[in-house]
Amino acid sequence: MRRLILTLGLLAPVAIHAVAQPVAAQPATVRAEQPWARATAPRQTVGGVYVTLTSPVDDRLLGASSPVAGHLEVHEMTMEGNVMRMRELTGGLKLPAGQAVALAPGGFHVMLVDLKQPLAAGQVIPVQLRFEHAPPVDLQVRVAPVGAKGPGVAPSGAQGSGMEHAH
Ligand SMILES: [Cu+2]
Repeated sequence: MRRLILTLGLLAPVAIHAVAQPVAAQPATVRAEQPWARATAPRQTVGGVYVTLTSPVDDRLLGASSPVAGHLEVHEMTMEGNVMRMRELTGGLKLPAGQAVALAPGGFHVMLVDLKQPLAAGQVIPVQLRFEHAPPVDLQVRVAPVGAKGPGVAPSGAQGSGMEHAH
């Protein structure tokens, strides 16, 4: 009996180790679908970028950057009576876990401020999105014609082609 107890004493720490294996940390990557922008008029210095974002955990879109503009801001457009107002979401845009958040004309968008040159239809511009928790997501944003209400182009092939996070 004494011998058996000794054996258990030796085994116990091993068993505890096995149970205490660290849970693999899940990289909470934000999925970005159908990114697009609208072509801009020659003297227009701002443009909007639209995309649908889904985060597996609560997160926030904090900002973005692109070589085609001086800086980018996260905006919300709302109607107040007949007046369209745009404001910067200085605290970022909330991305509730598992919920698709659409950035679309008339609502949330990423604003390209101080465009270096007009956005032309058919052009593809790189935009990097920055989040509170998730790693940055690099988008290839297709520019749709002036006045377009959506990306206007059929998703090319597999979902996510060209718009996957490339990091
Ligand atoms: Cu705006």
